[in-house]
Amino acid sequence: PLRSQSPSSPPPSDEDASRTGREPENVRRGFLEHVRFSRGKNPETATAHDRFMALSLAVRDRLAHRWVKTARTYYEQDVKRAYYLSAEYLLGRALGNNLINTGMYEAAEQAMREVGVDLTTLIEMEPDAGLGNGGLGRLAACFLDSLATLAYPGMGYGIRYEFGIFSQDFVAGHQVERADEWLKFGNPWEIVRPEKAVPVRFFGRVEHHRGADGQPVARWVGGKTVVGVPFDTPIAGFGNNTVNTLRLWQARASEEFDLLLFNAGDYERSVVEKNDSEVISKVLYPNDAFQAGKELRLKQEYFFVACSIADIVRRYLKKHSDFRHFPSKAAIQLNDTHPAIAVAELMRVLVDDKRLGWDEAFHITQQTFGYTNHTLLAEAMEKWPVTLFERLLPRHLEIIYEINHRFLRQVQIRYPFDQERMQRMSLVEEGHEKMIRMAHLAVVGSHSVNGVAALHTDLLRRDVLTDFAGMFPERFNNKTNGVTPRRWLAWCNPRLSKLITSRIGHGWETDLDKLRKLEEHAKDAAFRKAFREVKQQNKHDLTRYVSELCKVDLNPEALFDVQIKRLHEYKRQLLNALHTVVLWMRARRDPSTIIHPRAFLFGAKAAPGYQSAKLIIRLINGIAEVVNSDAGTTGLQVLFLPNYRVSLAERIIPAADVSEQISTAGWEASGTGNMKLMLNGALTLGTLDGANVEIRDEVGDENFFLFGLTADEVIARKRAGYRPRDVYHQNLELREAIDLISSGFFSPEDKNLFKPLVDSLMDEDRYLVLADFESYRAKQEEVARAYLDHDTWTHKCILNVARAGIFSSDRTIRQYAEEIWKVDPVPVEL
Ligand code: 4GP
Repeated sequence: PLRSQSPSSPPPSDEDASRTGREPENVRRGFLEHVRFSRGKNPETATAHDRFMALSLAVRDRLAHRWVKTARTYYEQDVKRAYYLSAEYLLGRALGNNLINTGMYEAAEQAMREVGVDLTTLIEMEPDAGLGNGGLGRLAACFLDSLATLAYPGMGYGIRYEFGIFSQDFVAGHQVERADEWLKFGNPWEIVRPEKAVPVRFFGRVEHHRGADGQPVARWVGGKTVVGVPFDTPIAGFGNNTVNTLRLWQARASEEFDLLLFNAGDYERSVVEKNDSEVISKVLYPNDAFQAGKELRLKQEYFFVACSIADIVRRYLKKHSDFRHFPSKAAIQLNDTHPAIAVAELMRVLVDDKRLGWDEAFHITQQTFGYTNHTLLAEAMEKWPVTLFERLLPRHLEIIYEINHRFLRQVQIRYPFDQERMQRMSLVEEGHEKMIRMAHLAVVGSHSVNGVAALHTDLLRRDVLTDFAGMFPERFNNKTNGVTPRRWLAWCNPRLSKLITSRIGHGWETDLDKLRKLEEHAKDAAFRKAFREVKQQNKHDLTRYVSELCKVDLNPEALFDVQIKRLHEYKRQLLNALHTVVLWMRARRDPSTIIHPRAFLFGAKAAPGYQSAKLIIRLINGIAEVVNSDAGTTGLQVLFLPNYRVSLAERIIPAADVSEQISTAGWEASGTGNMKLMLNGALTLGTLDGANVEIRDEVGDENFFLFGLTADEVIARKRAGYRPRDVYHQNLELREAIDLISSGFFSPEDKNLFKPLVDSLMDEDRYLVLADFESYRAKQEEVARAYLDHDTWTHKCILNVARAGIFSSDRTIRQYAEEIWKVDPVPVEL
């Protein structure tokens, strides 16, 4: 069994256990009823999937009462709500997490045992909800968990993609993508609400005339209408009665098919039209921190924004009629610029539909929105051609022009005769193709702009949005990311959770600063031994899993060195890979250079169109093939685990010894995997980038392996005329490794396969892989030596766990709530 330890549950609250599922008998009854009535099976004929569905439905039933009560509480108390607009939610599996958060885990385990079913097997049946690419989408999922756990009236809005992030296979070492059919067998968690469907217009034209009051009125007419149908998923807080909602919109054709066309005998065309509409929520764009600029993507963005704004306004109007108080009832957070069109959409609703004056409407809009930036990468900055806007969203283009006109006038008054500044700050980029800059729209339309780690926010102020930070300094603030300790410790690492609880009791699950108490226990040799044993058992679990999955037998005694994240050149998986080649060449000459067995584990998806990222995957698989063939003599292993996703991260993280956070300084906005690994007792090997800076501040330099150039040094080095080829010539080992790759040694089927990779490394090396190589290699040597002293190593690991409290997403969400949204917790009473 993969989960030999039960995760710990929160202390029972005073509610009626029999109704909420803390009694095994109650869970068993619910389960058997669903087997019979929802699945239409006998317990004997039910498949594992039937059982998964039945148990999940039984759990959902036991959330339903609290879900309804939560909604009613918010409504009756007419509280201010926080709305999170995000194109991505990387939720992973729900069953285990819901059992933990509701305190039902033990009861469910016993109930299943009584009917002869292994709970773990059921949990493994669930496909990941992979409606996101990487950090941005997973952060949204952690935030939903924290909002509910802290009893904040929060709600997530997004898109119900029929296909989430692709599933990844390796064929001859190359990444191959397959469609993610996560809904194929049904989703037990969602409830469709067709009665709350929203029509959304695209295309058409704008009519301008004068209203009865003599004021100009704009009307967006014609075009084509798509319907957004909401699907609600319950988000249960941990150990409380709050069950918030994630509302995801599915696109449906407004008429089943166009009757005119159908009657005219053009059946085919009528169905094509239907597909045209429904394709909007078909698939997640698989790019992380990169804008592909496809028309369908802009349709997706506007589609879910229009539905969500309509839903929020509808809710407001149930109790209010005066829009001046809208910002005291609704805070809307834009998760990056993907939903930034919401600024223009709310203006359209207020000005065109509700007939407010422009200034009043704009004030309301600004007070309502906050914008979070998640990346400094230029290629991720969303810009849309004016021509596309004009066709797809003609009224929004007019509104954006008007916002821009008034904004530039402000700039002009503030900085007279500074034409260049006006051009830099304009929402419209002039050039051979005029473009709308979505980040500028988000900044101008919001009262708050935040980065996701201290360094990132500094760089936003200094570089990317420097003109805006100069003009609106009060708008800029930092909100360092966090991760939910429920999924990323209580759930994924039951052994460590139990050990922690045995020493400091419960309470850390919702107050992660309590982990500080472990510092005392770190001095206790018995605790260090127990901690070490937990890590060892987790490594054995992963080893067993990997041997089935990849047919590779990892040495569980080896140091597990882990790099898990999207494949991106700036994240520098290539630096790690080059180093493994150097180590292996050394070991071939002299096996005693490997002072302790070492396994380098990778997990990453590359965007399907990102050629160099895919080549890096192929290279690492090539290196793995070679290195693993003589692991017996060298003690080195390299493995790229296929299909990295939330549920795989849950297995890898508890087993990691070293956490590779080696991005080029200044490029990683924050990172959150770094926090998850630290929380599970891995030591970070990292650059001073993103939240690594704050992690090191917390754990102390002696408990962190720092290497590489700083963000400022990176810039200086490039300014001074960086020549990677010089580094290559100066470093013999590095040269040998690169030459080996160039020679085709790792790609026998095509000797030139890695030429583009090597060329770009030698000619440009945009991410300073070679510049940082020696510093990285030396630090890796230090890591290897440090690991030999198991006891000191373990002491450092415990201090990492003890000092991870600040990286709870509860802390982050409390800061958003108090400093940006001004929303208060609203406890739910049953
Ligand atoms: C990511 C950043 O790359 C990562 O550093 C950060 O931790 C995460 O957002 C959450 O803030 N950005 C994206 C993206 O995923 O698509 O821009």
